[in-house]
Amino acid sequence: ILVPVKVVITGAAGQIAYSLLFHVCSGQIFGNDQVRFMQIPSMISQLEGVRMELEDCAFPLLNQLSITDNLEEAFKDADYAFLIGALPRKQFLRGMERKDLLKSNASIFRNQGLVIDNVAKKSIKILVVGNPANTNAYILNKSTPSIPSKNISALTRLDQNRATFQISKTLGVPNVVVWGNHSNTQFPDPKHALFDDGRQVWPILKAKFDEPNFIETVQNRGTDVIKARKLSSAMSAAKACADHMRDWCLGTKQGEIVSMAVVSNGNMYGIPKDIVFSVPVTCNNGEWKLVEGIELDFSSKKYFESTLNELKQEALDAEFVFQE
Ligand code: NAX
Repeated sequence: ILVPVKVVITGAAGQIAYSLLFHVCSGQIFGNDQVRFMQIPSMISQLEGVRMELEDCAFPLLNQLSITDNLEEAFKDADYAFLIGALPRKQFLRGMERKDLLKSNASIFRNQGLVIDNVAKKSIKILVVGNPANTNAYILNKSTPSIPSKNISALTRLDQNRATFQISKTLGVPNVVVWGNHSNTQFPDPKHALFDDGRQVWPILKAKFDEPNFIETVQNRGTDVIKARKLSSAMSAAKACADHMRDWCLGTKQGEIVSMAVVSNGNMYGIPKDIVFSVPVTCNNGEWKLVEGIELDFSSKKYFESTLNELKQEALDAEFVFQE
């Protein structure tokens, strides 16, 4: 028996969504027994073109497709949401401060949160992608008191996949953790990366990269893509969204650790309650579980503190939306 699920994608006319739609509609994220809808609160006429393309893909699992700019209609009874719609980074690069970007996006996520809280299923799983992703998820969590905080996450899987590539191009595929913010302070942690058989990556990797060099390569990868492509990452971002949601819904493999930015319960590696921070997790039965007990040395702690401090500041900057 097919069980239909309702999937909402905001910013559906944008470049990440264009690639993500294929992953969603082909059935590889939610399993083979499910069906989907999607929406976008703007760019309706362009989306009609995307609708025609999706129809022409003849995906057997795509049951119904709806396009709307009405938040209530979009989120009513939603099971899953990819919140991608936001101001893109290319506008950010044209002289905008991260703080300004945060302010312009805060209201979007506040408004979406209030509607989600009213009309979506309480079991909805939400992935925030639009930047500043962690703090948008922080605002969303504070705006959705009836949705469990565990159901709200932000995307750092692209950063993990970038770190994985830097290692796997010469050494083999590792499990590598990204801590903190999806920003230039993110901390892709080479010292705790492990191969599937449990071997540590760092003793071999350090011949090729010192710690700062590895971390900066991953931190700057998004900017390098923009410089070369003249557009921000889209295909790799969509693949990361699909990886994140698939692992969350269908489970991680035996021994696999992935990075998700999740809402701290105040008892996670010293991260204050409600801060949305990327941590190592495993997933099973639709739930993520923190990987505990990783010990950071002196230099790693400095990277960890730096990204945590940035997120604490962003949370303070974001509080204005709750005072309106
Ligand atoms: P695009 O500009 O191609 O698409 C964004 C779409 O969102 C546009 O169609 C726009 O009309 C729509 N939109 C704007 N405000 C909206 C609103 N209030 N409700 C619904 N839709 C709205 O950007 P794209 O390259 O797809 O990137 C989307 C977001 O992802 C950006 O904020 C970008 O910075 C962020 N990213 C986050 C990543 C992460 O790892 N967390 C990586 C990739 C990407 O940079």
